[in-house]
Order: sequence, then structure tokens, then C-alpha cells
Amino acid sequence: MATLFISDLHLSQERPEITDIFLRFLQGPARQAEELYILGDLFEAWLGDDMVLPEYQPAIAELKSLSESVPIYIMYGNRDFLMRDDFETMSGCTLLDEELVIDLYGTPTLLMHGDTLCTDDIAYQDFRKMVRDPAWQDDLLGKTPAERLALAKKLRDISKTETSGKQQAIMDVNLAAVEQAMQKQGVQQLIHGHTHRPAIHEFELAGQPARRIVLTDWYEAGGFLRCDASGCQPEKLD
Ligand code: LP5
Repeated sequence: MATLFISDLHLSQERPEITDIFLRFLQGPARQAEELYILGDLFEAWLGDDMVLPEYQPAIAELKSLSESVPIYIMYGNRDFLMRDDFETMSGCTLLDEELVIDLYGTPTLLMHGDTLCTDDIAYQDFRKMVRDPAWQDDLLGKTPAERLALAKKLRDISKTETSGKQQAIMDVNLAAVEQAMQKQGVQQLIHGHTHRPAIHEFELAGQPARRIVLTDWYEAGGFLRCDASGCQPEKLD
């Protein structure tokens, strides 16, 4: 048995092939898993539990079916932080806090989406503070579906313009923030997504070997991390 991790699928009408890969993953490798963790940005944009976009329905139905035999845990990303209780009910997934330590076959492991580690991206962190404010979210969820769609499009356009002008390094994690997060939680292993820079980084933390595993995004193809008692291995899907 193994525990599987995925993130940054950004399911969207514009990439139906990625939804197909995800459905095959849920019907295939995920069925054999002990647990499945989704570490943020499953959806390109989640605009509220009361306005599920039609293109998300097949994935939600398949998650629900899988959840009857495999526990599925999901974290917020920077695109789908408006998921609430109704999403849990319709998908069978359990929403997680934004930092969680699990016992991964004997190795305490910190799970995060990863955006909070990008502390050099000051504009993003300010934006994040605004959109994670419960009052901002209540106001947003009070808007009509058409208004929410328009606002999400505007935010996407602003973000695209902004990210194209930012230095790549600014949009990666800050290593001091990584060390601080790991030390705060007392772990030597971290798994996260968000940066779209899949890798396994081995380094030293407090004089001991440490590991930071960055999950792949699903922009071009799919991929997951399989962990079992013998270690963790990235696997590709297409
Ligand atoms: O996602 P990615 O990797 O492309 O970029 C992120 C950061 N961008 C974001 C913004 C999202 O893309 C917007 C998505 C909106 C849909 C989901 C939200 C649902 C609720 C809202 C609508 C109903 O997260 C980007 C980071 C990058 O990761 C790397 O870490 O750099 O950050 C930005 O681009 C933020 C800008 O730097 C600052 C934007 C300021 C916007 C101010 C808006 C003011 C209000 C305008 C109202 C129209």
C-alpha cells in the first residue's frame, strides 16, 4: 500500500485532456492507495460551493466514488480557497488546515500548498492577505455568479500581467521560510506544490539530513508522488 500526493492540477475547461488524465488516475492508481492527499489548486478557480462549474462535475463525482474506499484529503491552494462544507459533502474529500504534519511511514512530514513559503513575493502575500480575509470572502460569496466570474477573470488577468513581470526567483520559495516552517513543526521532511518546480531537494537542517519534495503541476501532463515504507518516488501520467 502507498500514500499518494498530487497538487496544482488547475482543472479547467481549457484543458479537458487534464481532466481525462485525472479521471483515469482516480479510477486507476488512486484506487490502490491507502490515502490520497491533494495539496492545493485542484481547480483553476473555485468560485463558491453554490456555483460549481459544469467542467468540474466529472472530477467531483469520481472523487466521491473513490472516497467510498480511499480517504481523500484536500488543502486550499491560491485558486480554490473558497471550498467549504458543501464541497466536502459533494466530493467526499476532507478539507485540511494549511499546514499539517503527518506520520509518513515513520517520517514526520509537513504538508503545505507552498504559497506561504514564497515570502519574497510581497505583492502576492499582500494579495493573499486580502483574499483570505473572512470579511472579503463573505462579501464575495454574497455576489451573483456572474459577478464572481467577472471578478475571477479580472484577478486572473491582473495576475498574468504581474507574474510575467516578476523575476522567477521571487516566485520560488524563500529557503529561510522553508527552514523556519520545518523547524516550527519539528520535521525533516516537507512536501508542497505551488511553485511548478518539481524536484526533490536534499539538504541539512539543524545538522540533520532534510528533504523538500516539490510536486509537479499538471499543465502539460499529470504526475503524482507515491510514498511507501521504502521511500517516495514521483510518477508520471499521460
Ligand atoms: O496562480 P499563479 O501561479 O498563476 O499565480 C500565483 C499568484 N496569483 C494569484 C492570483 C490568482 O491567479 C487569481 C485567481 C483568481 C481565481 C480564484 C479565486 C477565487 C475567488 C475570487 C473570485 C470570485 O494567486 C501570483 C504569484 C504566483 O502565484 C507565484 O507565487 O506571483 O500573485 C500575483 O500575481 C498577485 C499580484 O502580484 C498582486 C495582485 C494584486 C491584485 C489586486 C486586486 C485588487 C482588486 C481588483 C478587483 C477587480
